[in-house]
Amino acid sequence: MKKVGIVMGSASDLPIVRKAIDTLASFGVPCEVHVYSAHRTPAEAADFARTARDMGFGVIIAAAGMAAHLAGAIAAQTTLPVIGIPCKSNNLDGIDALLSTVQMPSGIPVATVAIDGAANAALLSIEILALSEPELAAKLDAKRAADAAGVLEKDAAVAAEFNFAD
Ligand code: RP5
Repeated sequence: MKKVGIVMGSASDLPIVRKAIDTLASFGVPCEVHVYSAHRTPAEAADFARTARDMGFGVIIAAAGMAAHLAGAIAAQTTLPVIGIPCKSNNLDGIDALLSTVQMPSGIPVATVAIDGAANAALLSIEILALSEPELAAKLDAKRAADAAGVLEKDAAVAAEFNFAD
């Protein structure tokens, strides 16, 4: 199975990124995690992206906050799918990172998830790998079904508490 590469701009992003790592682990998807910054270590970030396909990666997740150029900088060096996680920071609540990540020029796509949306970044990467891994597709279907059952259980509890027949 192809690996998912996870790159974060700073170790301070790890509390957010951990949800992606945990989600991939729960599906048995191998991943490799790095701290490479588009600004502080641009050569390492570019090298990683340039060699990723040959190193067995199928998708790259890039998480960064503030002037979040990491996902775009990585996408510029590879035609693997790149998923950007805009990370929330103190001053602008993650809007800065969201806009920096999502507003890519035509020709260099980044699939951007919600601010701090690390679990969805992992799920999207699993959906991409599942195109050629039927057992991953089955696990995704099972998770959807379990999630739906959980919501319906809550619906039943709320209905029992508030919905009375006349
Ligand atoms: C970004 O700047 C990083 O991705 C991080 O979200 C933010 C702050 O980085 P540190 O100053 O905590 O290293 O590049």
